[in-house]
Amino acid sequence: MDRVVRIGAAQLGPVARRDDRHEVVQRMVSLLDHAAEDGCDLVVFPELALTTFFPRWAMDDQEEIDSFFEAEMPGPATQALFTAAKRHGIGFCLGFAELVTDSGGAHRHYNTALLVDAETNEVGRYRKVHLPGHDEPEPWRPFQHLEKRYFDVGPDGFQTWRAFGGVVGMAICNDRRWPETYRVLALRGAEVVLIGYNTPVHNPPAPEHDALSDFHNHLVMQAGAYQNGMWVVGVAKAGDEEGVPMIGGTAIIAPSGEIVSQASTLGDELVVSDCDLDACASYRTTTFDFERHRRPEHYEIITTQRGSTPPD
Ligand code: CDT
Repeated sequence: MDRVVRIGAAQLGPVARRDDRHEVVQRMVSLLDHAAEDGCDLVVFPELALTTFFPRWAMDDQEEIDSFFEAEMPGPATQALFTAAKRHGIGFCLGFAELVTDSGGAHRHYNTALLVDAETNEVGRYRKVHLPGHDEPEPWRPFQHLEKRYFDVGPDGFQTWRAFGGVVGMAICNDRRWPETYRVLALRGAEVVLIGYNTPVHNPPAPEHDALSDFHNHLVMQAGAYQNGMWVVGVAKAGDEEGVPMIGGTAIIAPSGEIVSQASTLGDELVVSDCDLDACASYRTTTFDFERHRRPEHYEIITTQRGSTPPD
């Protein structure tokens, strides 16, 4: 049976702080409409797609912070996206800031990706594990990266789900830089990993990396795809957002590690590829046949130790 999934990587251009959620959702609906014309089965949107990348600002007022979060999904502003997707029969993956209130009334804040099927039934939710940046404002920076301040670490780790005829995993932005992300997902059978991101060109603690930001973006996703024999779909929120230039480079990457389609702009743009999930087997039954070749008895340090400890 054919296991080709036509995936649309729906890059978004910048979202300003003043932009209304309804306007942003209309841009996303327009990308969904294009995806429907192109026959897509699944559309992937970026990390924190509904708002500007708010961790660039230091805020103390919890009400102001919570104004960037969604307490329900779908909610009043996002319902239009669900309605359009259901009408087209297209599943989607959406990055958003999620506010969860537990039964005791306590609040949790997650950087979340939601996956829904062609009927807009929820397949799964991934809550970001690797939160980059810092938790206290650092005034020397031209802009902040306060993900550690505004979000809780996702408690559920890296899960996979059966959907779209295959096994799907999700990761978010900084997760893509860590090989553990892809390997855990691959060990859970992932054949395609969906990754939204917001990446400033300028990295204030290491400006010497700035010229390599596009290279590093593709390097990590291509390596993750090849070393685990799976598809990787990386989707940017790109362009100049509130004076902060963000990389684009939205790409669909095959299990060979090759980029098969790539965005050419820093604005709203749909990138489409037919992703044959059976192409994973060529890698997963040979070079990366995990069962035959992995040596987990020599990897224990990866799960027991965080920092690096060179010999004396
Ligand atoms: N959103 C996100 O995770 N962005 C980071 C920026 C660099 S870390 C300060 C990334 O890894 O792309």
